[in-house]
Amino acid sequence: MPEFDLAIRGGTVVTAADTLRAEIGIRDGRIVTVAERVADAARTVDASGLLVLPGGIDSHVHIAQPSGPGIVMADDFASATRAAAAGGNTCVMPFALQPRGASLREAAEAYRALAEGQCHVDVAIHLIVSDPTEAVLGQELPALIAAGYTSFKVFMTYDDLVLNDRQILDVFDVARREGARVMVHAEGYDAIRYLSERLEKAGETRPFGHALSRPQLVEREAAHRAISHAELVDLDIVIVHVSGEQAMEQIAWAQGRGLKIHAETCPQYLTLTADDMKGIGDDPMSGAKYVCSPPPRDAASQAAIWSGLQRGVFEVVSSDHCPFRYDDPAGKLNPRGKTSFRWIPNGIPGIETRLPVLFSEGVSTGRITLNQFAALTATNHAKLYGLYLRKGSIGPGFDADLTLWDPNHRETIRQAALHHGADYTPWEGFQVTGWPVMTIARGRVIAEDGRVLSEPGQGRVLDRSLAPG
Ligand code: DUC
Ligand code: ZN
Ligand code: ZN
Repeated sequence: MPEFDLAIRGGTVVTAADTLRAEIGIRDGRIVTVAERVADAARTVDASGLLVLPGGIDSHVHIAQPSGPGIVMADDFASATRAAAAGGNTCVMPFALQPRGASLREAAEAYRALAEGQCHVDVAIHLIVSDPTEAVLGQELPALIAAGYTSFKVFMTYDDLVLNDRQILDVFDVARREGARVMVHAEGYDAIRYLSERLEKAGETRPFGHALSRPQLVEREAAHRAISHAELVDLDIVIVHVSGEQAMEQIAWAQGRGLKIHAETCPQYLTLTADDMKGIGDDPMSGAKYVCSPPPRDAASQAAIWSGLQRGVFEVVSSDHCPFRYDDPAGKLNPRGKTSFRWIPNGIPGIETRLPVLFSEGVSTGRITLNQFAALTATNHAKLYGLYLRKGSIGPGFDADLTLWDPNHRETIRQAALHHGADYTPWEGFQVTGWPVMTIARGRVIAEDGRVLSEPGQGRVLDRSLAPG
């Protein structure tokens, strides 16, 4: 009887700390040994010439999330996690959204039921708190945190999600007391409304108006306010999807003062710009394909965000996968969306392209190291959100979640080859060097050379313990 179910031999193992030639022995879905040589296995994967990376963890994705009247998100759990697997990911973290006026607990339970039995990769669910009533703050939220929903997001904008400053302070206070991780969408509600109304009055309704309605200072001001509230309450927070140099400067300033402000950015803020929202050729509506919040900025911001990645201002790169179909009355080209940027659903697909885009633009160009790549795409996600020592690295005891990566493989990203439910990718035609060739989740090969081999239900819905520190 072989000692291991699976052995990975011949590859270069990369973690956030080390790069080494080693073999990996896997049994019962977990890594047992990482050593120069490992014993016999029922199956051997030859990883010669390949990197063996921790399976990607994407701690910020939106799947089957209610998105307003008449609008339907393009992915359910099966399609989003299928795309995640093909893109080298083994765990994703979507959001259970509390509709205003509704119970947070019921929203979490209903969302979990949607995921159970459908997923190709493991899923851990964050909450979105949109209505911090006394019952939510006093009972529901503490009980959910104790039950394993240990992180939640709050919004500083959007009519149906925005919390005012007092509500943010109250929610932060519960998080500090209960030890939960809070993610903040930092954009100022009133400034966006003010600008949007002015733009519409001036006849600027094209998708590009979205960028004009949310300039960098809107993000900068909200980031500073969130940081101040966190300092007041003595809470560590994560500022998510940081797009602009100015917001990043606020975060770096806070970190320099010793505040534990964590930050996330996304491939769109490294590779796209506001000009993309002007559309392709003479079709301004096609700019809707790039409408997301915060909006992509300019080349100077891209350079600043790269420097923030290099300097450690950012701990995680997530996709913020938030997919809507383009040519669809329930998606980007919904009837109201054609009348104004305000009604174009916010978000772009990216769950399958996050790793190749970051690897190519980051590692292949020499901007970040392989070890930084592992930290930014897996290890730090696990550490921030209470999955560490189970997920996020390669070592004895970790789940056998691995991505075999060909650093020399050149590929052109094409919608036709992707697995998500959207009908386009913002990275159509984008050329990358470096590609995931095999995804292994808890010791089973779930994707190989662009083919997804797993069945829905192989991925589990995880409960978490509270994140250390
Ligand atoms: N925030 C997100 O995190 N995703 C999509 C839209 C948004 O506003
Ligand atoms: Zn957001
Ligand atoms: Zn998001």
